[in-house]
Amino acid sequence: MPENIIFPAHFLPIFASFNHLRKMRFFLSLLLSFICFGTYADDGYRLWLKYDPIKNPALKAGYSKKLNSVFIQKTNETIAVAVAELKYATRGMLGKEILETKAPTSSLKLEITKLADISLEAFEIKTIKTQIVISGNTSNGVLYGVFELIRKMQLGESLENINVASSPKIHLRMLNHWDNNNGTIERGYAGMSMWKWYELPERIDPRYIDYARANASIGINGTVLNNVNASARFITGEYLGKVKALADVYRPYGIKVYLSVNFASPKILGKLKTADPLDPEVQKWWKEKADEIYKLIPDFGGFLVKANSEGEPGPMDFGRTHKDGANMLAEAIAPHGGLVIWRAFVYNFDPKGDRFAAAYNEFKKFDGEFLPNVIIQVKNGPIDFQVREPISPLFGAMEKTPVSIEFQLTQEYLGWATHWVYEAPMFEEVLKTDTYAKGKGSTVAKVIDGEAFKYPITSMVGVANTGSDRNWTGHPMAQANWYTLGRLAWNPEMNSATIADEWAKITFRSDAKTTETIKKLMLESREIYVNYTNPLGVHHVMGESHHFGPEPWVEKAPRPDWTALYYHRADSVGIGFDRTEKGSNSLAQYHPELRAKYADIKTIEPEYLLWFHHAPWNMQLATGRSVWNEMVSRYYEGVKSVEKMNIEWATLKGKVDEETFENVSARLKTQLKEAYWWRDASVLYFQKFSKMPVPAPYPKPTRTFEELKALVDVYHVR
Ligand code: GCV
Repeated sequence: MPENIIFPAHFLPIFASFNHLRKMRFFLSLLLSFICFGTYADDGYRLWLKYDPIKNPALKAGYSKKLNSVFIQKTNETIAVAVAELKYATRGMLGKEILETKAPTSSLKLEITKLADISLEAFEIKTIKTQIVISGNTSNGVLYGVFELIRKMQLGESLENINVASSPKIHLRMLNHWDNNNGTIERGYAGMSMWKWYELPERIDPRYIDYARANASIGINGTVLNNVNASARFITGEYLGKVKALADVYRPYGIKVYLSVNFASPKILGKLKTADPLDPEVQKWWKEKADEIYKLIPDFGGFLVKANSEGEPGPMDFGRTHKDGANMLAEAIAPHGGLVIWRAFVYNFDPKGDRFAAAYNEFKKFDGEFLPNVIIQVKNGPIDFQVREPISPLFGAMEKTPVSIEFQLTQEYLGWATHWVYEAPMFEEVLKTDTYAKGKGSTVAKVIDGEAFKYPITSMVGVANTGSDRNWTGHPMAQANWYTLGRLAWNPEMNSATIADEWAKITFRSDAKTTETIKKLMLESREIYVNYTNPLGVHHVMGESHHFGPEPWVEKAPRPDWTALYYHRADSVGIGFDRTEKGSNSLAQYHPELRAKYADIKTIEPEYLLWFHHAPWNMQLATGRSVWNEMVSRYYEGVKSVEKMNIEWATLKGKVDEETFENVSARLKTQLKEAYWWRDASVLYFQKFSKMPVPAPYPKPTRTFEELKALVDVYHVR
């Protein structure tokens, strides 16, 4: 399927007119890429922004009539990119670019006005007489309205009597990149970092603009450019110039940049003797640094901080607390309107404790003591982006401090870029979980969107899965996870089937049956992955440190809570971590109603069983099987499902683009191979404790445990 590059030559004059500084270099580089890559098969670069010709003649004619001219009430950088996108979309889908006109009687009008919804990012799309009017309180709202209109066209929806009003339920809708200044990405599986620090600020890679378009199209309005394991280098004068160049590119698309900062920067860069947050010299250093940053980037978003976690420096190195550290930075940045996003991913090893409880223990006590521009960023679960986790008890616990949710798009624990896992069902499961913080119905979604505790500022974050791979995410289907983050951050109550439907339709642009097959595969993929890797709530049984493949046998690591044994606790009696009153009692951190759902070994959903109980191997489950038989059957059924995925995907040959088809087919084969590995290694390992046979009708693994164990090295992950 031939296609043009994502960013066509006709964008250039518009964009360049607002960016005199780099217009020539930018123009030439784009022109060159257009000449080189004018046509090629669908390599996935265009993501969900494919504007291929609409095949249905009636639909096309209808759209063409509605979108032949556009009147722009007042322009600026953002309106200019919105209009450029409209032109690009109409040229591609309708074969004729929408015409800019000075006549207010145009078929489409873009206006900034006062809407009933006061959100600065709200938009309305309305048919008024014969005109479609896209309005926003700000130009960002108009931009989102334009992308919504384009999405409607991509979905083949009617533009007759259109009446849409929308605004995001969450203020900060962000990607966190774990990109390093040397070009590597921590837990990145799609190539190297897309930010070419060595070329910046002089050269603006066109990909930066396409990244901004993709994000804006799904409402993402913030990006943290660098790894939370932060190099202090990012806030040196040298790097700030580069960051400014990126901020300038992203600004027209409504995207602010943020940086992860190293808490020890005053020592590393400022040569101070300490980074103690209560030291006046340290405070002065950060204030001056904030002033320097805002002089360059007046709309800089703020700092993201990983402190006293996994060896990163922090206030506790000086006998201070997370509160002291966060508030000190918050004070430095507050005069500029900046934010401090302080991560709650902390778990100092306590031999008598439970890692599950660490973040709550560290942060709950400070609720209400953080400055107003501090947000506490919490991973969705209490451990670390496992395949399935119960929610972090901090959701529902922090009544006076805004808490945001961090999801992981990059598939650190979900099979990297070879396993197909559509993550939306997992995110939906988390967001729909009731915390009971304010009685029934206080779901995580309602905590996060601020409704439950009236948070003045709200945020949802995805650890990005993007890289320099041509298709951005390595696995073509992983693009859907990026798309999901944007859609859910706009509306955390959107369901995963709707998101899958949209994404599959606009990405594959195929017939209804094909879309349905893709959707089905997407929606099943996460539970399938759970089954062949972590059934019944067993967790943290993946390869040590690289987090790839099975290694439930890891018994020794630099810290006990980095082993698998710490979590699965398999012995001759049973398996699982007892977090009830009889065990670590971490369950006590939940509100009573949620606690009750998990506390009883007889009534807990099997999916969470081993998260909270040490279940006897021979205990009967509601499924009619013993714990051992249920576990084994899920491993086997999981593998069977991957076999089915391969078969079902194969039916799409000729229905989806050839390059994507082959790419996904190959990855599914690898996934199947690795699913067998997970299944057999896990079954044989746990069998050493259960001493029970593989139940009928499943065949015994044919490889020995030793052979399977050695596979970690075969896959070169050490
Ligand atoms: C960026 C996990 C990952 C680390 C990551 C850390 C975090 O432990 O394995 O690579 O570090 O989470 O979220 O800070």
